[in-house]
Amino acid sequence: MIRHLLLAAALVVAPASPSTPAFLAAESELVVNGAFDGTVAPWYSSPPNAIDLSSGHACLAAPGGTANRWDVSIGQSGLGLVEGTWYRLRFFASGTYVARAMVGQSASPYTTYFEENALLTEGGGTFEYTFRAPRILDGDSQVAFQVGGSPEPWRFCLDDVSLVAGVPPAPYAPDTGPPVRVNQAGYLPYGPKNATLVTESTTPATWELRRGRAIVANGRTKPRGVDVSSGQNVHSIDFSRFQGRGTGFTLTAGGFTSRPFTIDPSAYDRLSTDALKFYYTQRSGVEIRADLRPGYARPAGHVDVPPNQGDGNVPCQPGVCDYRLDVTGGWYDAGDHGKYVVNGGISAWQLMNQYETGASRARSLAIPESGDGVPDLLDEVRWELDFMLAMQVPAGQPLAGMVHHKIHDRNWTGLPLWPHLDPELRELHPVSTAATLNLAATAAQAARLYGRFDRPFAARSLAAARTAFAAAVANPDRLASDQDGVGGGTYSDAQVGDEFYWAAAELYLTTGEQQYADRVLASPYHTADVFGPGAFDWGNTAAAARLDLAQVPSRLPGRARVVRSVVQGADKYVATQKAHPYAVPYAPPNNSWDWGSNSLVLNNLVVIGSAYHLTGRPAYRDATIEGMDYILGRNALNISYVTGYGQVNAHNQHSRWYAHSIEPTMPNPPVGTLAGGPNSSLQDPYAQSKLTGCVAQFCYIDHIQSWSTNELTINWNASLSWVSAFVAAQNGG
Ligand code: 9MR
Repeated sequence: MIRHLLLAAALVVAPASPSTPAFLAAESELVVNGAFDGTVAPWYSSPPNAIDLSSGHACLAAPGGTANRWDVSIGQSGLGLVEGTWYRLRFFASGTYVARAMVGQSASPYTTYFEENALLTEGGGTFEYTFRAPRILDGDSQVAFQVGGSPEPWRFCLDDVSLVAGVPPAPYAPDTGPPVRVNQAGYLPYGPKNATLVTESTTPATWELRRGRAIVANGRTKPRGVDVSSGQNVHSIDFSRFQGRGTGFTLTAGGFTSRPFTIDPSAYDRLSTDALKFYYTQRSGVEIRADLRPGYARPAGHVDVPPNQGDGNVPCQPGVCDYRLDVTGGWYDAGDHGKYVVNGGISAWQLMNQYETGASRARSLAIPESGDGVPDLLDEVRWELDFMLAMQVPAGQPLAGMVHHKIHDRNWTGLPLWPHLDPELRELHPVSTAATLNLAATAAQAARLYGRFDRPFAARSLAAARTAFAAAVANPDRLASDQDGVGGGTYSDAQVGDEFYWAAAELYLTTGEQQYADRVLASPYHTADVFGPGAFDWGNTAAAARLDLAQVPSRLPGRARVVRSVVQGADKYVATQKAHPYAVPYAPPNNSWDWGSNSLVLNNLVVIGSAYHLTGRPAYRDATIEGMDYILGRNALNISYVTGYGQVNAHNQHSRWYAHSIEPTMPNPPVGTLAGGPNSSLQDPYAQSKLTGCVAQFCYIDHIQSWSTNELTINWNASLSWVSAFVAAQNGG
């Protein structure tokens, strides 16, 4: 057995603390026989993979071709963990693949408390991680090393495993680079150009804009005091006066130089295409072609080819229905393989709204349908609409016309996992009023947009929308359960009055019929202020209705008031943005930033951009443009939240198949992928381990395990797509 620490292959080392605080219990070892001294007990291994001690380490022959990391494992149960205690996990390991080192529940549902993926080397090395235990569930805990998932057979060896409780906390300090924060992806020559300086100083400083070495503009910073969303003392810098263009600009202030950026009228052209191209690689049910998406080719997912159980003939959960549906196609929701009608609905709506309100310019996306005479945006959205239509309960069945809330795996799968290799049974979950109204709203909207290109589809959509709306009226309180979260997310929503308003609005705008106008006018949402801290998301859709009622021509009585309400909503977000030294139009109560905050920031910009469409006032256009600065690097973490944009950008988003950081043969997310962004509630153990105590903007980490701050989803990219298309359409500002 090795007795010395080998050279570390990857180390996460806690800065040494000067002394262990008195309140901490003495450090104590939890693992028994961590050195495998002559015997394997009490370690287990997954049958039939026996542990072999003959080499001096604990080794096993990992077969090739298993689906999940946990299909092949070595572990030890019976550990007692305590919430809030800091632990240090250390081990030696070798091999030619990846080991998922995890601490978690030792029985079903196997909740994970901590995990890291160690990239192994043949010579081996020592790995060390420090983490804080989250809420510990019933039963005992285990430490396990899960090494399944390799296409090729390989040999995994383990030794000197130690899990020590009561170690000093490992403070996490993100590397935020220079304190001059800019939009790293680019400004428009005639648009607003602003930056933020983080400094202790409270008096104005000089700033200089340079291109290469040449100073091309200068001025004084404006002290702004302490920014609540970051806790930082900051100044703002306005260099809008400069209208030159080019690459390699930097901004210097307070003795520091920003990351480089461009000033270019076409700075958003590529982004607006990439943000939309995101959807092609989220497609389920079809092969992703290498010629259309280099680096992302993969076989069709969930098309009834083993080990997939397929989406072609999907049963309901036991007791829910006794028919089966073909629900192939659609987009995978996020980093999981689930398909959820409510989130599909808001995503499809927002992309269609982008098309309908003219925020988007016709662009080729290089998707299989390109060149078929239909705008590529509509072709892409159709991929989801066809799936949503297939989720509707067929005529003749109980609850006909209602729509199944979601379809996903019976059990949670792990990372990494290609869609076509997911072995879990797929199931339809109960119908919900919310999903039914999502179909009613988007199919009605589709009926008015696709008619020019495909009349039968438009007619079929409208019929489905009408049927769905009537079914929802007859079943107004079928709420998706907030407990139905095994194998997929819940997307539960206790309040569906806003979905009723939205569906009625879309049906009215498409048909002009009195029955739907009556529903719109009678809805309490019609007169309410629907522009809250975040204008809209998958569970709050009243603002979606309002935006369309304001912008799509109709004879709705009181339409001028509807338009005014959108402008007033925009005024509120502009005021929030103006007061914010990072120009963020989002200031939630208690500074508590929500899951997917980046999309909320962007959706508030959508309201401002819509006000520009409605009024033509340049202040709204400029505010929408300036809002992108935050997303693209002018923020407390100095990170662009869009993959591939900006010198430092999010690229380790939580995903089963863009899992490059833990599976080197897989790609990172495609360029143009938005990360969820700061989430004050830190709803995953990895974020809790690193970020506990964070102030709003700091509640984010670009790590694949942080699903509550760093996932990617179809609804979030819809927000990015809308705003970047808007900015791209502004002719250089
Ligand atoms: O985006 C969703 C967020 O608003 C919710 O607070 C969260 C918890 O219910 O779920 C998020 O949605 C996830 C979904 O449930 C499953 N696929 C990934 C989604 C993004 O994280």
